[in-house]
Amino acid sequence: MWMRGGSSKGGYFLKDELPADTAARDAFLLRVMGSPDPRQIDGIGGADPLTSKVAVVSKSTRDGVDVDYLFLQVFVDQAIVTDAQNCGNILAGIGPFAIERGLVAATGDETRVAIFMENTGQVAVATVQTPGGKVSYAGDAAISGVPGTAAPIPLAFRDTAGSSCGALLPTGNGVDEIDGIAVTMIDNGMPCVVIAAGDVGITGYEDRDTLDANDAMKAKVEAVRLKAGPLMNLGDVTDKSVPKMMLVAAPREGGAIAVRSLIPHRVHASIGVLGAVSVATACLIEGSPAAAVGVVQDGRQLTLGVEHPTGVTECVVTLDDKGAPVEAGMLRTARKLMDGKVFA
Ligand code: NQM
Repeated sequence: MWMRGGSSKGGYFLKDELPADTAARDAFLLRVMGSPDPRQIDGIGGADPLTSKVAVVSKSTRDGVDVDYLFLQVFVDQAIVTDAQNCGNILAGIGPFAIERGLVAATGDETRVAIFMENTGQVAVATVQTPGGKVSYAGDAAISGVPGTAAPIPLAFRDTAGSSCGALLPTGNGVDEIDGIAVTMIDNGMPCVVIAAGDVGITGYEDRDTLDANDAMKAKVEAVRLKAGPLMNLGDVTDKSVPKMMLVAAPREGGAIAVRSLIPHRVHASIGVLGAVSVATACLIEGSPAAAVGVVQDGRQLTLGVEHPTGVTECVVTLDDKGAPVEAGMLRTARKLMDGKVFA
């Protein structure tokens, strides 16, 4: 099934319909998407990392979990398929897909789907609108980065701290220095390096195309990323799509922080779900470049607006009594676009 999940788009597959051997599976998915090729002309990928994504879904045997979800990023212009990152946007389509494929039975007007995210080993719960026992995609919910409205799919995450890096702050520090630049290396669901936009020569309010054309900035950021990878327990990240690089500035639209994110070689059109949760969390870390410009209210349940090139994404972060993040939530939508056979 070809679906929009949040502000991304990708192919949703049942695990047992893909080759069991990883190398054969990856070769198949490269053919399906048309990679490597900057235009993906010989495949169904959209020539953008945000539309060259795959979800592999199966019924779960884990206690309290409905389905297992493995996310795969298919690089556009390199022959790489990586499971080294999760994706909270593609996650938004997993509940509807699982119900449509009969892996989960609808339970009334709303159906809760517990999803084990294989990339990071955590569970997310999605609530899908299922009036009359059928998935409804139509509704009034709007999310930035997607025109129009659709049925709401709230996502709830627990225990995302250290999802890939082993700890919220993998170096043990709220701030470190790489190449003379102050950075916060943080993982609250997505490994991210947070940098003040001004430290790489931008304002942090530019649009996607302007930043994508800024080769000098990108080279500087990539040099930091390659050094951050091993420090974040991610090893050599040359061929990985993490960590994401978050260039932050003071908010201008009433949110908590303004961000331009590199994912990691192209600028995101909006912001990733878990990327947003991670950079919002950095606003709470003393000494972080995000805390220096972020605007955060007091309390244990914080609604943090992350301003990005096409709007504001709000995430809700819940803290324990020591101020550590324990839960996060975000509203997403999804849409079934096409269901059929794809040829490789
Ligand atoms: O951070 C893009 C997206 C993502 C990932 C990326 C995502 C997340 O917008 O959870 O959703 O950072 O590569 O789909």
